[in-house]
Amino acid sequence: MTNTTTLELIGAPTDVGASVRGAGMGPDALRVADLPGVLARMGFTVRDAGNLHGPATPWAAPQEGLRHLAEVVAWNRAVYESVDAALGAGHTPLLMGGDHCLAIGSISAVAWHARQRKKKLRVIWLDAHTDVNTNTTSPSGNIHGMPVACLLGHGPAALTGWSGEQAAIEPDGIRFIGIRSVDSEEREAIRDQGLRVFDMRHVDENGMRLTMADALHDVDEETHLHVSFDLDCLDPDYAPGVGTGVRGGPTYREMQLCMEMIADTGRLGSLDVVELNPALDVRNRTAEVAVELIESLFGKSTLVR
Ligand code: HAR
Ligand code: MN
Ligand code: MN
Ligand code: MN
Repeated sequence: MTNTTTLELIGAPTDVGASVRGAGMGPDALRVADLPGVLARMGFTVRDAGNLHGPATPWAAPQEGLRHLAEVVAWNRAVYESVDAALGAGHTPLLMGGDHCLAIGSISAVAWHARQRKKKLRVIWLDAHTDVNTNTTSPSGNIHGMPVACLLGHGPAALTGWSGEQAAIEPDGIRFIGIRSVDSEEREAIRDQGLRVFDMRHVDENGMRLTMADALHDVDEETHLHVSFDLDCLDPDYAPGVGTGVRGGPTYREMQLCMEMIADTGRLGSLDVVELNPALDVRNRTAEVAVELIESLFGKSTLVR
């Protein structure tokens, strides 16, 4: 990441995969917290591509275990196209959600480009949840609980295979950080596929420093690092503006260290910031916290190192 990097901000204002309304206001809350200005003052060229358009959320019941499938597909198509275009232009895409179902389009586009460039894709999934449900295991039918499964190739045909392969990512291509809410059948999927989950017990016992050192130890010059940052990863005391908050998450300081250690790899190539729900927030605090953490993720440090 150098100051010749162009960061392309893409807004996807939708709550189509979520359980509660409001995540559609996420992109503008991040703009109000001055995400574009903060990154520009760090020396990056910032291009705000504005907001994508897509269908309204119908708030209908799930069908065959999937809620709003057609609308989720439409939004993810728009996300795929714009992330693909940003990467094709040599820019670093920063997707501003919207709920976490949008990672299907975003990471599928990233995976396609990584393969073209013969890079090894590594996804860092910062979340309270593993999002590895399918339509047969999900307790809710909400597709924001399913993006990882879809990216691993386990999902409806309409949401898999977008990267040119059935699976956009291999089980060994993802590390989960901050996990504390896993449904019983998700647990089986994690075990069966050997997914590397650094849950909150792991963070408690080892600290964030050793956790991230382990999660990042094999990142090298040939790695494209994608961070998918679900704001409910943070403890809700620090990030109240999320739809499905779970107590017992990383503190602000722990999350800062996590971001700083990712920045230190120098391999960050793309980012999702999702699940911000301004309708549940307190004076835009969660958006401001997100902006501060994103600054660290892009290399802000107190001292010259
Ligand atoms: N595991 C639950 C479900 O699948 C809730 C997960 C969705 N919440 C999120 N995703 N914010 O990270 O319904
Ligand atoms: Mn350019
Ligand atoms: Mn999530
Ligand atoms: Mn979550």
